[in-house]
Amino acid sequence: MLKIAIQKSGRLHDQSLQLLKECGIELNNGNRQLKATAADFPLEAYFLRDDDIPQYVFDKVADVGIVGENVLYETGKEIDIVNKLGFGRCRLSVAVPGSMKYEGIKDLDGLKIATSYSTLLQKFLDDNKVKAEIHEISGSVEIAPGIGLAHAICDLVSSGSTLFTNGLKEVEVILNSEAVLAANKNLLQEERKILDNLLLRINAVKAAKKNKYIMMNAPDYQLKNICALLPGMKSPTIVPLAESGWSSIQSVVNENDFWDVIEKLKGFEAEGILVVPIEKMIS
Ligand code: PRT
Ligand code: ZN
Repeated sequence: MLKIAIQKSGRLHDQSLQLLKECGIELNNGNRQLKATAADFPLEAYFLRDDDIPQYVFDKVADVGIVGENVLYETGKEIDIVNKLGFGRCRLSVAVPGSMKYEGIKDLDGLKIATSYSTLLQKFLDDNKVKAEIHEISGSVEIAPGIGLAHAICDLVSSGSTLFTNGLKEVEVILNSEAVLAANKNLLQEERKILDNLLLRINAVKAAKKNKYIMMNAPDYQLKNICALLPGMKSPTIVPLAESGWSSIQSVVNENDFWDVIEKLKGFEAEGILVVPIEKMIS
């Protein structure tokens, strides 16, 4: 059995459960219990506050946990990041009032900065040889300058709208963060095996999201050009069509190159291009 810590409620809760579901692991947390066991995988979930997850994994109350890098680094717990999960993306930034003249990091010297991330902020200030006073608060950091509690803040930002509505501007990014799967350093062999199996599934789900399956018809004299464009998982599949001189080509394309590839395929006379999502992709 592998014990996993998941945020009880909040921004990472739904996506953590969704990821496990896509891995074929259903956790029934219908009544918001503290604990749930998967029916079809040796996994037991504990639902906790995100701030507590690194400690629980460090103490091996849970073997692994899903948590933001921001929380993990702030707590400084020695646990291993085993997979970056690609959701819960945000950045930890310093922001100052929009009206303040800001030319560089030295402008933070002598200021009072409100934050819930005092460890990460202190390290950032030390690394940059800036002397500022840190005022630790646990919530609603963005209102601190408006009520005269601090000159600046250091908080998580995703869309930037909270800063905007509070008349603040982002001036320094301390950390880029996303949700990660982190593990205790001393897993037993059996736990390690279950984790490896879980990681295989997570990577298959992530790879599938990043790629599309593509099918098209093209004249045979263009096959060489088209194959050079479409590496596929090994190489493209080519099947002759009933009409001589034509083939059907099937391959996998990375989402980032997708539109670029389509444009070039059109240039190589590809027709009837079909693009379908991939559910799982195991290399
Ligand atoms: O109850 P519990 O302690 O478990 O939850 P929490 O309230 O401490 O955390 P929660 O659920 O708000 O966030 C969990 C994790 O989501 C964080 O630790 C980050 O890893 C990640 N995350 C991603 C964010 C954001 N984006 C985010 N935008 N966490 C918080 N915010 C807040 C930010 O603090 C600010 O108040 O959203 C506001 C800014 O958002 P924008 O879009 O206006 O820029
Ligand atoms: Zn929290």
